[in-house]
Amino acid sequence: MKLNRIPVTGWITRVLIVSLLAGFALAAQAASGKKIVVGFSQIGAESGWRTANTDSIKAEAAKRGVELKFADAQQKQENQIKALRSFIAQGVDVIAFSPVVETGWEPVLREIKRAGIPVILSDRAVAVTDDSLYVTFIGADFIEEGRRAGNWLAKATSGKAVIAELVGTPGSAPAIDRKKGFEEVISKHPDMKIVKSQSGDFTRAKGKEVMESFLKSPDAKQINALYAHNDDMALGAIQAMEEAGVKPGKDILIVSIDGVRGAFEAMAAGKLNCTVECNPLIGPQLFDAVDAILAKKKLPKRTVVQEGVFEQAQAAAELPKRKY
Ligand code: GYE
Repeated sequence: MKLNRIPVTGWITRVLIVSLLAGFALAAQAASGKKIVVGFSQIGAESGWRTANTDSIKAEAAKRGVELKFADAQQKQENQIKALRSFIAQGVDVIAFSPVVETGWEPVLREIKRAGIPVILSDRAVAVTDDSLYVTFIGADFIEEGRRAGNWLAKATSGKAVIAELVGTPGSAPAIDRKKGFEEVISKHPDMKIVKSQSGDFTRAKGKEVMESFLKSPDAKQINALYAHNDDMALGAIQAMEEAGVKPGKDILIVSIDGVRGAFEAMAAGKLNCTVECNPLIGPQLFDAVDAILAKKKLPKRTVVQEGVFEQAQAAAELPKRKY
């Protein structure tokens, strides 16, 4: 019988195609099992809030098996820009960062866009004219936090206060917005005025140093309220007041923002009067956004974190429940 060569070649071709397809399937499976790589540029470790934020992000990445390339910028924008460029070079899947200041990001964001890497803004916003430079911004409403601090103080002082203000990092979204929200409220009260205002860079040491200089000024005696843009600066200022023989929480009423454990302890001790919560535990929302982006789902441009306001009377009961 004559051998039919065509069907034999046909079989070989079929076997080849089938094994090729299997190969592709395996490759695809390997690809889907591949670790997601996220580059995260953190501002630094300037406050209790920041440490809690870093812990939340690292813990969530570990929990989900995401490979996190974490870079600490030590509060310098140039270090953040370097980190972002290195994430491009490493070809990470998603870049997330918490921008130390609002401006100066467009060039590097354009480089990231050209490389086709999606960007998530975590905690702080940027000022850009082209909002296609990032996918989504997850963070608190800092203007509202400033309003809450202002409203609390207006109520506590019946609209009469001579205020010293400890401002956050100059040019940062929380410093700009917390000032704006607070001033919006006190502008409605003719007997509330800010007589001193200086940056304490969101740190305890700087907060203490600036408060010391406020207390040394000739008009220091009239100050009866302190508004600190974060708890750490308020805690530093409390130390400065105690060293100067001024009773924090009594001679000078103090309202600050964040709601870190140290603030609750100071409230329980009667030294701080109010803290407006700013939630740093962004990790779960951040990695939900990473997953959504990689699954090509549409995300809102802005996700606001939910927060409360706490006074001295609530401090003791609230303390054991605090997660940061
Ligand atoms: O309030 C402060 C930190 O960006 C909301 O940064 C954050 C702020 C926070 O250093 O403590």
